[in-house]
Amino acid sequence: MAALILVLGDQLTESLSAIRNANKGEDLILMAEVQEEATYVKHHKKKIAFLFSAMRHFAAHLSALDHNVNYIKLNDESNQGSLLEQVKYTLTQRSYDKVICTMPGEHRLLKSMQQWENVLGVPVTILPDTRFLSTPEEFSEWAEGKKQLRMEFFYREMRRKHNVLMDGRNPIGGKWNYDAENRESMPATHQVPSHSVFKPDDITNEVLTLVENEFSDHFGELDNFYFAVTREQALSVLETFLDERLENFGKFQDAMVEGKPWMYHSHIAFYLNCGLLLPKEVIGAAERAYHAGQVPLNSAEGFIRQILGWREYVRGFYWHFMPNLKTDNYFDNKRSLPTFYWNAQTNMNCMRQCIKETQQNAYAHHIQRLMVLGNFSLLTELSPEEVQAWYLLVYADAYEWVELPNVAGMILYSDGGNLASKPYVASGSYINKMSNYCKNCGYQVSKKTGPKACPFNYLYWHFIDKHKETLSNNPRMAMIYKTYGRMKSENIDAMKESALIFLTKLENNEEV
Ligand code: FAD
Ligand code: DLZ
Ligand code: SF4
Repeated sequence: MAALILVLGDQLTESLSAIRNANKGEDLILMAEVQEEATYVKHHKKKIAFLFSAMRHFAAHLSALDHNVNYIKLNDESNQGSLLEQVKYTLTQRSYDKVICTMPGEHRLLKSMQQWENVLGVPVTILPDTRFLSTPEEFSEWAEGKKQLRMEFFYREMRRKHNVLMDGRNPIGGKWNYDAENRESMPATHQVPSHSVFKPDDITNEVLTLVENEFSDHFGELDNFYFAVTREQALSVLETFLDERLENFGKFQDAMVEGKPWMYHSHIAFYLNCGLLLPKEVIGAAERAYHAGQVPLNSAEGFIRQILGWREYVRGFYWHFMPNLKTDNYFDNKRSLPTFYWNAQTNMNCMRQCIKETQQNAYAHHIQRLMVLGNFSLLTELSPEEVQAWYLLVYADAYEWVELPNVAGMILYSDGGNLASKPYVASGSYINKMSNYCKNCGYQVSKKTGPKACPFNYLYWHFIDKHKETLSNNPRMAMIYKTYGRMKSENIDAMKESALIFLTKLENNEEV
């Protein structure tokens, strides 16, 4: 009973359900670099290079473990261009009794795989993805009958269930969440440790040339490749984070500094999401660092919450709300992405810095994605479909299961509040408080209206005014609408006028 095992580019671990029980003598593991996956959105050049290199290294690792591996490079003659066609072709070369896969991370691919059996004429088994600490079914059970879904309560259950940072039935330290201690801006003289950089080896260099030749019209820069492409290297990124960054992770989690893209973040989502690191081992390592007295509780808990809480939550949320999550458009926003999302040419320094760093690194940290890029996307009423595609292609850690809930649910509120209890919108003063971007900006954060005023200021009040019918009943918006209620109508009108001038400029693709 020989099986053909298909392993996807984001399934690079030998603990994968499809690989774990492989018969080394008989089964064939198929991995393929295919145009369809690289171009269904035009992924950042660095993202493709990272993934192809990690895939090639992983295939070599499996071969060294005596697995039969058939690795198809993008330009191989036998490359069929898509995963299904590659599987079909492989079945013509030798007969296999069945095809085995592990559940993919995207709805479009799962729906397609569920039809493969009809096309291929052999049984296709789709095994669960056991790398996660919860299953989509568990999430749906938890969500069943609840009027409101909130990550915090899901997270507490996960803490209890997996006995993480617990003291019996209670959280260590007495509180579940230490976010109140995690909102410091960074002093100007503070030195952040440098991030991990790996020199490209021969395999990566070959891939870099391939990507430059084949995907030259894709977004982003290819030079200064820094990624870990093997498990050993990914483990070293994790270790360096635990030793040098985790201590300050909590304190500076929301801070942004011009010229410092990496801050105290871990930079491991790339590796968690493609399988080079496993969430359980990362959570365990952070918990041990806390118990060993190396890091404070607010940092350990804050970091663990991102992985055991948010990461698991958004995955459950994705499968629970798909396919509607992708098409929901609560505010009926339709504006196309401004050109500067692709070239960073804007006078708004915060947007310029975040987009430039995204071009360079295929990375921006959470608060840049949320409170600068996301905030702007919602305030300027951009089309959810276009914003979703942008986030999916520009970040090297982006796969739809994790990108879409963050974009549709967290930043755009296009799902009408299933994920976020209120829209994440803020004026320029928030960005000014958490960053030093405003110092080098063409706009003035202290000005509320007029050509020199920070666009986030009037766009914010324009949003609050426009959606007062639907949002003023939300208890979490009560304070904002109280302030709004006290504002003079001529001030509101002036904000609205500045906002409309700005939005018209965006519409006409004029420089802003
Ligand atoms: P750290 O800040 O060090 O956090 C540690 C880990 O926690 C991350 O590696 C990640 O695995 C997890 N995590 C943190 N926040 C979230 C979250 N909101 N959802 C899921 N996991 C989380 N994360 C992705 O992995 N892929 C995406 O495509 C993605 N798109 C996003 C889009 C938007 C609009 C927003 C607001 C957030 C998005 N995130 C995404 C979540 C988060 O921004 C990234 O996980 C994080 O920036 C990755 O960098 P890091 O590894 O240095 O994370
Ligand atoms: C993202 C990506 C890219 C760019 N290329 C490939 C590829 O050539 N072969 C492959 O198997 N997987 C690739 N991937 C990852 C898939 O898109 C990913 O497995 C699905 O989106 C499901 O998460
Ligand atoms: Fe951004 Fe406004 Fe600050 Fe400029 S002034 S950097 S646009 S928040």
